[in-house]
Amino acid sequence: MVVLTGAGISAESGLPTFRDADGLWEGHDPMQVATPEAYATDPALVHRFYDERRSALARVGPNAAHSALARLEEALGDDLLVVTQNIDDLHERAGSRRVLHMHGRLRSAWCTACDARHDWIGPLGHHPACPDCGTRELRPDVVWFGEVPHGMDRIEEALWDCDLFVSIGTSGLVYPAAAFVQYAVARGTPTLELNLDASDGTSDFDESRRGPATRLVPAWVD
Ligand code: BV8
Repeated sequence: MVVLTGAGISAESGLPTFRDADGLWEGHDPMQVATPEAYATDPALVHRFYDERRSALARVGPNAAHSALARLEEALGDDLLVVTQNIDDLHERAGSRRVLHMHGRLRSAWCTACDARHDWIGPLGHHPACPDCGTRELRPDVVWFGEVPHGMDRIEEALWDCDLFVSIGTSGLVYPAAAFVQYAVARGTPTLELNLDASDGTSDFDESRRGPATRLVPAWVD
């Protein structure tokens, strides 16, 4: 089983989604800030954008939807893969262990000089040195627009093999994640969407249920 999650699963934890905040995160347009060009032009602005989201993340916790997926993993083990577009760590803090962050992780820093990745809690904005090579080339370990998502081979393999594809809390606007349902449909795999509103891909799903994730996901899992 492959479960794809988006910002909507973390909304009830208190993290604003891209859509609900009228396309703004912490007052920034992600399309203008979550890009390599923005980082090259104004690294301090981009660091501030992620520092603010990292400190917001430290103030919230996982919700009943994250916990339900952790229970599902207890039951299914390796037969479940959670692919998340989210860069928060709420799935892991709810107990999920098999989580693939296709867009990276907010609490990880990536050294572009030595390619090392380090867990990071504090602000990166003050340009700390890389613990491995000492250079000041640490950037947020997130996949920006125009960059290649992580784990695509593993995701495609899981989509090829799965018996059920479930999408939770995503607007279906960002690719390649938004195309996963079409891939599953092409394989003849049953598809289910759990979302507050209709998404851009709703018509592709065999079944689409409307409501908040903290109600829909436990009801579906249990
Ligand atoms: C790539 C990390 C090549 C950073 C993010 C033209 C056409 C098609 C594609 C493109 C195009 N032009 C450019 C592209 C490609 C581009 C793209 O898709 N652009 C879009 C805008 C058109 N994609 C890329 O650049 C990707 N890379 O394509 O490389 C490639 C492709 C394949 C293989 C190899 C190489 C990289 C994209 C990654 C960008 N990084 N995040 C950061 O977080 O700062 S994207 C970011 O925005 C999120 O990660 C997430 O993916 C996206 C927001 O989407 P959602 O998670 O869905 O959140 P949203 O707010 O939109 O929706 C929330 C949903 O939840 C709503 O539906 C709402 O109803 C629901 N909801 C709300 N509350 C609740 C709820 N549901 C349940 N309960 C609730 N309580």
